[in-house]
Amino acid sequence: MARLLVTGGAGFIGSNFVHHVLDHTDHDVVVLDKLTYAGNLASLDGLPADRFRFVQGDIADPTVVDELVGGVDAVVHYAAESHNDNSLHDPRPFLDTNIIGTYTLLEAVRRHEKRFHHISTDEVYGDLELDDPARFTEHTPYNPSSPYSSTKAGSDLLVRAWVRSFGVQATISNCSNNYGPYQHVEKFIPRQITNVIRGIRPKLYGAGENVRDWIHADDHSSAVLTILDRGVIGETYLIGADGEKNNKDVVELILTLMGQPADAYDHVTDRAGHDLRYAIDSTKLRTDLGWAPQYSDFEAGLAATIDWYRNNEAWWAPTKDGVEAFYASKGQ
Ligand code: NAD
Ligand code: TDX
Repeated sequence: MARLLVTGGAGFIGSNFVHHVLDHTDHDVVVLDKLTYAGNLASLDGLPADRFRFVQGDIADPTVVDELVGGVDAVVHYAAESHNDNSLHDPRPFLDTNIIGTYTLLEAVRRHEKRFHHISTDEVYGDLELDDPARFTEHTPYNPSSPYSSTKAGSDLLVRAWVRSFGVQATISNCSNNYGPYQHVEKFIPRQITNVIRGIRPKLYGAGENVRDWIHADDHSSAVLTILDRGVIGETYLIGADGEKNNKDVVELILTLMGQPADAYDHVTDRAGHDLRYAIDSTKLRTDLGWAPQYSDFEAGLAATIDWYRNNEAWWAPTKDGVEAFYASKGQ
């Protein structure tokens, strides 16, 4: 049994991880989350009070971070500003949280000699051509495109430096696009599902040919637990489930699964600097650590996610109008 500090545990992937840990292990969990617009305490409803505690605070605040890190065995670091479109509009919070926040955590785990796992993204590698058979590996050079991905790349490099220079016991994982319950409606899949529920036509950036490599958030959680258990200190592991799809196909599948004509969507202004294609080769994680994803059927996982949004309108409704007003102001 271990005590885990999970930063960003009220966000999409962090809350999925907290549920996964409490369901599948005997670890205790403390969540540190600032509750920005992206955090939602309702995502942590119903967790056992004897194994779970929530603290509202900023990962860039050294006082709160130092006290919490001192009381746990390991830190799993999910907290971030996570949305590319927001980073194009206002990059500053991305620097504060993703760079200074990660630095603050690294100094605390260094002082207290605690295990650290850093959650990152495949976007640090930039993008691939649509017709390129290659996928990202742990050896692909860093080449981030957006303010978001460049701050994630910066945070990864800080972790590597703290391992090498100070002997911090850290691992890093870079995962592809996640889907599942508790994802904010600003993101692609929940935006389109909730649009259809509200009678709004889905919005596809540009021609919709951009490819993302989808993985269910629960598979991301099992991979992170595997790395915490058996990962080699100082190593990076790519997490992916062979789920490449272009955005047009995903929108059409959402519409079909929701009983609408497959072409009932609009093309809108493309994202500036829009990465063409992400694709993960997760051979290292599968071969060295024996991990395998459980959600191999994207259509079934998507159908379950649609049901979740249909059944949990109270969770997303308060944020929907504001998100759509923001996108409308950008022609998206
Ligand atoms: P999210 O935006 O849904 O959640 C982020 C959480 O962090 C929120 O609860 C927010 O309140 C909290 N937070 C933000 N700033 C904070 C601060 N300064 N101090 C404390 N808490 C703060 O993000 P997500 O999609 O769940 O992503 C989680 C992590 O996974 C991020 O590090 C992201 O880069 C990474 N990641 C995401 C994806 C994806 O598909 N969403 C894929 C790969 C990697
Ligand atoms: O309305 C939309 N229409 C659309 O076509 C939105 C919101 C997005 N898109 C496109 C842009 C992308 O090609 O869909 C794709 C997915 O967009 P996002 O959900 O914004 O995700 P992405 O930019 O790919 O980044 C996600 O995966 C990697 C996460 O948000 C990041 O945190 C993670 O690092």
